[in-house]
Amino acid sequence: MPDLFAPLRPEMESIRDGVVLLAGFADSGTLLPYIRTLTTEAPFRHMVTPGGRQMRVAMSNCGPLGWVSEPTGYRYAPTDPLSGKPWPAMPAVFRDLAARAAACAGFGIFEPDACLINRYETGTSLSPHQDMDEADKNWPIVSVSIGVSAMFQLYGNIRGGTPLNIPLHDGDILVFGGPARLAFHGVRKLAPAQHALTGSRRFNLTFRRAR
Ligand code: MD6
Ligand code: FE
Repeated sequence: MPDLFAPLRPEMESIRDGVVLLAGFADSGTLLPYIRTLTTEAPFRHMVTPGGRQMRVAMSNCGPLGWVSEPTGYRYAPTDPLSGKPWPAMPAVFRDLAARAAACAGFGIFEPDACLINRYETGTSLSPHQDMDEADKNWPIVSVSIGVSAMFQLYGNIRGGTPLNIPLHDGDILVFGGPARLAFHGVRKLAPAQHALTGSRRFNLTFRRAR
């Protein structure tokens, strides 16, 4: 039974200065086969933080650069440390989607050179952090949610305080930039749920301009 109340077109919501939510902007049915192919080439892995802990979110990358966490620190690398080979190319549909989302959200031209692919299982959370490893913080970050819904927690530019809770559903895109570019943010533990295309999982694509 089709959802008679599904929006006819995506909606844009300004969350706060520098944070725009484009609800239902992405089509996960189009993106998921790419994620499957990319992560066959560069498999999901649980990276180790400089603090020595294994991340609960499984990660991979595509594009000229990939974000990696290692005991020695965080960095953007042109090659996958697991294989020594370049990360798989960023599909044109990914790059175009990110560029359209940034433009729609009012951030102008966006040319990402890195796409981090995150995978959450039931119970997986992402601790509050800032995205600090990109050279030029004037570029926004475009974040695409796929599959099971999650609660995104948006803090201020200093650690702590009470977060703004933003539910992110399948197809939602969050664009993050300007005065919010260095805001702390995290993702609450993924609740048990089922999505027709991803089962109990959530995927997230975060597009960045690293260099
Ligand atoms: C996630 N997202 O939604 C994790 N970072 O699974 C992020 O860490 C993130 O959504 C920077 C900008 C937007 C984001
Ligand atoms: Fe982040």
